[in-house]
Amino acid sequence: KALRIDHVGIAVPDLDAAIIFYENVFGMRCVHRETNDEQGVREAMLAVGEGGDRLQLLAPLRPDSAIAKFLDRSGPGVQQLAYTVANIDETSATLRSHGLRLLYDQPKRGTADSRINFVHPKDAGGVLVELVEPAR
Ligand code: V0V
Repeated sequence: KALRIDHVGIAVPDLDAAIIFYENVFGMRCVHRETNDEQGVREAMLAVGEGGDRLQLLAPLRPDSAIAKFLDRSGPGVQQLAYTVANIDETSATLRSHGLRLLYDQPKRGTADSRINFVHPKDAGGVLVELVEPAR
């Protein structure tokens, strides 16, 4: 089951400009930055207040990446909604038993060495749902 919202992911063309915007306008704090070559993204995690809520800014690393494709089609905006799960293998099995397609057969590496997978947006009401099992 989903334990909490892990983060909301927003596709942006310019990561540095977006960090400055969210810090200056909404008072968020950039707490982590990372390049994920496999996912084709440069990303930043922003803390919203002190309660653990997080916004993830995602900028494309390559023109053929998922984020580049999203920006081409839809422009900047909300690209994904991520839930924290305790055990991504169990959650994936449950979702598959409900007939949902997961994008990867096995979880891949996400932010800060988490394990991640995605539910196809067509199987989740038009929302790209990410599952995140945090690193121990
Ligand atoms: C595409 N569609 C979306 C969507 N992307 N709908 C909602 N939200 C999105 N983000 C729609 C699209 O408009 C099409 O609808 C339909 O899905 C199928 O599109 P497609 O052309 O077949 O597929 P693509 O090539 O657009 O790819 C979509 C998927 C791709 C979701 C398969 O983006 C993907 O593999 N995403 C997972 C990886 C990812 O997003 N990585 C970047 C974040 P119509 O037109 O048919 O109605 S990395 C990350 O989050 C990390 C590292 C982390 O959190 O730790």
